[in-house]
Amino acid sequence: MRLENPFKKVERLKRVKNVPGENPDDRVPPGQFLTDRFPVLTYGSTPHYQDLTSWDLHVFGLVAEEKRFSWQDLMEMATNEQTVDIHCVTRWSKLDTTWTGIPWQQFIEQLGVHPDATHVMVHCEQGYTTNVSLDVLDDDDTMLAYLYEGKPIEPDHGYPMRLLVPKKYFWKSAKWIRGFEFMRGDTPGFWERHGYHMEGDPWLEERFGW
Ligand SMILES: Nc1nc2c(c(=O)[nH]1)N[C@H]1C(S)=C(S)[C@@H](COP(=O)(O)O)O[C@H]1N2
Ligand SMILES: [Mo]
Repeated sequence: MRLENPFKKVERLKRVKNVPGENPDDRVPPGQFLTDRFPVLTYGSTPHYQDLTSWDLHVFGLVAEEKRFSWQDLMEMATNEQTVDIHCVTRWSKLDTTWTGIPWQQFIEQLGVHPDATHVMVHCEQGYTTNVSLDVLDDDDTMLAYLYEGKPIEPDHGYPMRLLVPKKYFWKSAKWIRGFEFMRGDTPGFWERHGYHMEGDPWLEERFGW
């Protein structure tokens, strides 16, 4: 299967949230330290894909119509690029990471999300899940990312596609996404069942749920 060159469609909407200012310390949430590295945090092993012909993204639950988007379908959608800071609950933060992908707000426009839906369960390859509210996702920095620093995301970091929710701890930015389940009410995902916070706001240090 031939994939279109994604660079073509990139709208140059590059910008930096948490505006740098003079002092990078102001961009680092409490209890975090800065790293220039990009650590890999995965529960389990990294999935590897030979090609994406049988890959799809399943949208189900409280939507007008259950749908499976092929890789090609997604490559035809609008994209943007953004530069954001990321914060892992294990205390590393990394500034100015640049991602390209499909803006969440544009992605869900076509889904006919039922008005009763309040949360999404994100489903990944190998069973990882995480819960995020629609209010949190409904922001211009949330995206279905497939390029990191202009290149396909490395397998360890989520190839072919990951969710990016930069304003929450990074466990909510699910790697190797395969489905979005629209739900009425909140229910814990993988780490949330194992003690992580349901919300995970790094500025409020919402690390653990107890
Ligand atoms: N599918 C999946 N997504 C995942 C994880 C995982 O184990 N599986 N780990 C999460 C956690 S705890 C973190 S901190 C980030 C790490 O992303 P990175 O490995 O690209 O740094 O991915 C999140 N997304
Ligand atoms: Mo994490």
